[in-house]
Amino acid sequence: MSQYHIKNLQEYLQVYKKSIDEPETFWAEIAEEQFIWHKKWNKVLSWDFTKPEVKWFEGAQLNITENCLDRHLITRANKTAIIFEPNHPNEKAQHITYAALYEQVCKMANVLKAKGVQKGDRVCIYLPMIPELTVAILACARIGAVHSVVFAGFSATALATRINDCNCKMMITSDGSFRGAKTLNLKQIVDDALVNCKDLETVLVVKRTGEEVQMEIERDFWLEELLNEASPICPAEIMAAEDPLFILYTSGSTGKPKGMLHTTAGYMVYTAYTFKNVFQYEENDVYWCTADVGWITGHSYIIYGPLCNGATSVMFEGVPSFPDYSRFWQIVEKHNVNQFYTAPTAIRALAKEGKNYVEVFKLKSLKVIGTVGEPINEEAWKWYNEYVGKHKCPVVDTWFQTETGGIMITPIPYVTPTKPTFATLPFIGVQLALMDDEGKEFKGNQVAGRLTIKFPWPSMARSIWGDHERYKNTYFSTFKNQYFTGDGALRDATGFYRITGRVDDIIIVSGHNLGTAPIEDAINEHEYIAESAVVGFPHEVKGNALYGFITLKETPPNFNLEALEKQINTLIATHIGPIAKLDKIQFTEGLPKTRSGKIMRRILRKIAENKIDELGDISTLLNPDCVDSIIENRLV
Ligand code: 6R9
Repeated sequence: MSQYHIKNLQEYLQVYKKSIDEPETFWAEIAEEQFIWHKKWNKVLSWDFTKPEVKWFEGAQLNITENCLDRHLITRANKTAIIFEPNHPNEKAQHITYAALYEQVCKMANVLKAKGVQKGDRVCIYLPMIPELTVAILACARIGAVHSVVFAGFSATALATRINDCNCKMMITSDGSFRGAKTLNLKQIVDDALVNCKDLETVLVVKRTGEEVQMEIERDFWLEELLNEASPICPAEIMAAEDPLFILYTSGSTGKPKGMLHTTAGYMVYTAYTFKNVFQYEENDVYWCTADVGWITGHSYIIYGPLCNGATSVMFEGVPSFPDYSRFWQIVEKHNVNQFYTAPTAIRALAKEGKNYVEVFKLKSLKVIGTVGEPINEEAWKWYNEYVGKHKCPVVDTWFQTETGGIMITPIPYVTPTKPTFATLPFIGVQLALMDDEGKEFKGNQVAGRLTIKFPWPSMARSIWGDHERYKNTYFSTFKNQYFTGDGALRDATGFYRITGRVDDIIIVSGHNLGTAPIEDAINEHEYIAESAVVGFPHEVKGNALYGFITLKETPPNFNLEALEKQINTLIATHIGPIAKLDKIQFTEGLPKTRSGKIMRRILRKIAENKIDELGDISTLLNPDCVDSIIENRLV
């Protein structure tokens, strides 16, 4: 018997040991007992990190939607799968049962097929947090199409890059989206993007805001009309274990975004297993993850993980500040949420507004509260524990990445201990290491280094779409035979891990990963700008905010500082999205460079953090003189 649900510390230790000593037996047991397959595997795992190539459950055949939907129809047909909580509290929440979700998915799958989508085709999904987003994802998986969800806060340029990178054939979007008091016209953004996407054939449009949109004949269709005519029966396409399930883009420290490619069987097994244990989900619990489905957390822990477990998962369309800062807590009480999962940036933003918004709520239903996306500072952790958890809910600080697919380091609530700011222990099957810069592993405790993973786990990304070489270089070349996370971490005296942050040129702003290179590229498009360097600095709500050091080619005519700053942020918003706007802009005569001409971001980072006594040796710079004036004019 597999130990699918770990209930105490002894079990954790025993199961962890088994997962390391006999990984194949361990995962095969979980896979065999907890999922339905058309055909079992011939081999549980084959791997070679030098290629890199990783295959789990090779030879198996399945469809993930049968595991998320069909099998529940016997015992859970009338159980709520999704509770949809709309942006506006006056709009009624929807309770979508497993039976209803199944029917909607089959209908949408038939629409996709009727529009020519076939197994292996890529479908771009650019939707707000509405039920159709879940339905669209599962409809793709039903017919073996590869979904590529793009967060609906990205700009038209960013969207076009992602559509073209994986040659999407179809787009599923909506007329608009409600975000607090604002409405965004998503269809217009799609139209702007599609000017540069010649291969995309069809656009399906969900009606949500009711605003006027342009419909291009023979390309654009209202989804509702097609669904009304679609059959509710759609047999699932039989997929191989390693067939692609989805692509999800994440920022790279250089160049274009990386389309992380996830495959079917391993992803399913790992996300389901982690969901069950990290949230200690019990039948009839109501679980709510506030992330957007446009990020990996939403893919794995709003959709696939919960649905594989037959769970009830809340999907919230709005924002924590609308109509006021108590919205989250109102929703927790309204739907009796048992597990609540959010980001440190949201916690800090709510804490800043004061305890009055949360104190009045008893939040009695809560059993587990989680965070994800960035390091959580001690103050935020304690506030969360006190005002939301009321000191009775374990705080699970979960560390993972788009690349890892599922949670990798986390406490297991009521099983392993928690500790403020620590993600604590590796999850079952996860073999971590901390490395020094020379590639030597730090053994023992009370050490800090670069975080790597030494052994494959089922939900790891298998490649970067269209660029396997980049996958190898980014993740498998820094340390021999190991996956390099890009994060730094420390291990305390008891062996608990604390993630200290990125060690590359990726900055996490409000939980969103942003590469510095694409932001700088956007800035450098300005005709009067010669060069720029973007670094992060600590920000009390966003975790990090962006500081741009910029040199001009010449002073623009009728120079106006404010106008120029605005132009820079507009360029960033149109190329990437508003989330990447700079909080601080400093114009400088020059940027510190190495003799080979590389901008020394390390120095700029210290200046942005106002740690000017930690600059280190600057004498080897090509132009040490520029540093003094940058320091003098720094924005603090
Ligand atoms: C799930 C997700 C991945 C990066 C990751 C790390 C940071 C995520 C964290 C955390 C400290 C945590 N990160 N969870 N840092 N503590 N609990 O966010 O995926 O968007 O790909 O970001 O986020 O730096 O490398 P993704």
